[in-house]
Amino acid sequence: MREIAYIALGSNIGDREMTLARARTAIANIRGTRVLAESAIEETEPLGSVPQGPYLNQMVAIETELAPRALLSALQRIERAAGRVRSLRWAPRTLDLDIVAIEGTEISDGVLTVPHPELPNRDFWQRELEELRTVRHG
Ligand code: A4P
Ligand code: MG
Repeated sequence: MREIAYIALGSNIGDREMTLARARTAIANIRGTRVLAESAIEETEPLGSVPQGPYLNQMVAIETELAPRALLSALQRIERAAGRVRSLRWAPRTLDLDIVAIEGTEISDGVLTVPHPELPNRDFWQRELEELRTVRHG
């Protein structure tokens, strides 16, 4: 089965532009997956209580043959390859990849929550999602 999924990219350490560019390439190279559209890149103020620098955020729409959990694993491999060291929740990171939404799907199984629970709290995700859906549906 083919799914349409929306993946958020975030980076706030190092060469953020380069990190996002590499992440887009890595996502396009996931087995059974192609990138349908890319939102504009936005600089956003950091959310959460940990003091940290501003993020670059972007969203891509993909079509994938992978089931949601397999997609999550593939994204986590890309995060690890980008040199992310897991520490505090909401802490600064080289690269963060989140599954924001999957068309026609809701998941809440303890590992994965889709739509992502932070979607209502993140204006930039809502803007980017809208931008991608407009591109896809005109
Ligand atoms: N998980 C559950 N649902 C999902 C999903 N839909 N997508 C689980 C991805 N992962 C999901 O994630 C922890 C676990 O969440 C995963 O193992 C998976 O099983 P993580 O990426 O290790 O932890 P995290 O990223 O530190 O926490 P979380 O809750 O994912 O936080 P966010 O939402 O990623 O927040 N400020 C700005 N301006 N821009 C940002 O992009 N991002 C964050 C991180 C904080 N502040 C930010 C931004
Ligand atoms: Mg995350």
